[in-house]
Amino acid sequence: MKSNIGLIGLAVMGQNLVLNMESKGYRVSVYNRTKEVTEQFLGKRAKGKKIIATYSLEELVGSLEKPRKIVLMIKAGQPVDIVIKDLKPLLDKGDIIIDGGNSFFKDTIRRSGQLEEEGLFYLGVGISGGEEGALKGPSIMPGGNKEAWEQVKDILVDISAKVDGQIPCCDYVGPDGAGHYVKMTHNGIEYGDMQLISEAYYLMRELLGMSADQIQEVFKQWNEGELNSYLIEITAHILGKLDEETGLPLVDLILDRAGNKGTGKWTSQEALELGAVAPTIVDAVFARYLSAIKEERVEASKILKGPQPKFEGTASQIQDIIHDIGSALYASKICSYAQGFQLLDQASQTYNWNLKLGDIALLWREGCIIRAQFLNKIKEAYDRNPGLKNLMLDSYFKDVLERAQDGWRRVVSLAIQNGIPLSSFSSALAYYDGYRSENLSANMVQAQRDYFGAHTYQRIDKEGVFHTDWIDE
Ligand code: NBP
Repeated sequence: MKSNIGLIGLAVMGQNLVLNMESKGYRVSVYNRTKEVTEQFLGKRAKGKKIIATYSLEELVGSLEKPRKIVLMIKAGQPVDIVIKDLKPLLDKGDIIIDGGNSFFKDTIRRSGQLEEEGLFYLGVGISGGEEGALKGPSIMPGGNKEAWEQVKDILVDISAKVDGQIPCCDYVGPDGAGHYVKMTHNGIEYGDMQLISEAYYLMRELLGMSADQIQEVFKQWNEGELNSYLIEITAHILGKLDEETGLPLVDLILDRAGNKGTGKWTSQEALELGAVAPTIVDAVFARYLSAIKEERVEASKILKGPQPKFEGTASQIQDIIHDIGSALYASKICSYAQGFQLLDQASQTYNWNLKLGDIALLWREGCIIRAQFLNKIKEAYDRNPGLKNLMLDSYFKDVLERAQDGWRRVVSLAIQNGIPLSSFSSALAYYDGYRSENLSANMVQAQRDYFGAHTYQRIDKEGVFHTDWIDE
């Protein structure tokens, strides 16, 4: 009996996806480069299930019904090209390779173009939700050939997360690299969310001197309101976790050096490439880089002096500031999402993808790391106005930003006065102020460019392009 689908790469994501597919009634063949991994999987987690072990690509391909559907769940980059090269001669026209890893979207465009020339299909499918999502239902962002999508649609929809237990977080996104692009942007937004939440926590700790359990209560309350989201929820859990050895809050014992796997960097590079304005997302990446130079910061802290964070106020004043921090967090989050969706909009035009921005928001409501009720608001905004240029211009978001901004400004000012780095809160506020400014300082920049490089400028009082000989003889 042939299997419905095959999967290559039995690390955490691959194993869990296989178990998920099997639990939905599919027969799955698996292959992993290192055979011991396959043996272990079959001996333990896959024992007694409709999961077929194969120990060569030939065996894998031979075990599948046609057209063959093979998911790659391996390390992104060169390994994907290596496996495609080995797999290609074994496949027949119409077979489908589904790249479920975090491949760079330009690689996906290249690979799908090359494979389609040879009669094979290549789908670039963004999968989010980590190991738990892979097992219980991830958010899935499929891109590539529409005809091939129709053939794998049932399986992908079946294994995806469901909103209210029924609406799947999986729908076709667009051609070639669109699925991986949307996943990349999801990760960029995730970087922004995580940094903003961390800044809110840090302000309560450093400025207000609150303990982890006091901050936990605030996050729990936030999770009951408009900030409700997976990341706020796990932050509350993190704050309540005590170290088994010392009994202290574990988060206070964790070194302040954040790692990254590069998808935030890709999003930032893309924003620069397309001329999209995404400072809060880019700042979140820089904040990780700054955190990474711990030793240098320790040295600098002994040389560069600034104010010591200090707040002396009544309990009710502290409550007011906590309220302001919540407002600042929500407003900054809106700015960060506005940037992510503008990037998607620009990518859609640049690469001719015809992305449906509101529908993309719906894909992220369950299963992925940025899942939140808030994403419904984004869908509603695009339903109200499909040509919306920026989320901040939608009536709901505009009202929230207006209501939040006094508190937001107080929080950023307090942080600056107290020497607390709130890079993403303040860059989001500068983005808001910049975007709503009819006039910016760029007239001076243009004058300088014309002065030293004869780059010319336009005028506000008449049409045309001008150059001035700035130096009076
Ligand atoms: P890894 O990204 O750690 O990749 C490990 C897998 O790749 C192993 O099965 C390994 O086989 C295989 N592999 C490598 Br490395 N080089 C290979 C080659 N040349 N030929 C064949 N196989 C090769 O696994 P992961 O964390 O499960 O992630 C899989 C994909 O999903 C990645 O693209 C990742 O970015 C993406 N992703 C991960 C997460 C997450 O939370 N971890 C979430 C969403 C997406 P071996 O056993 O022989 O070394």
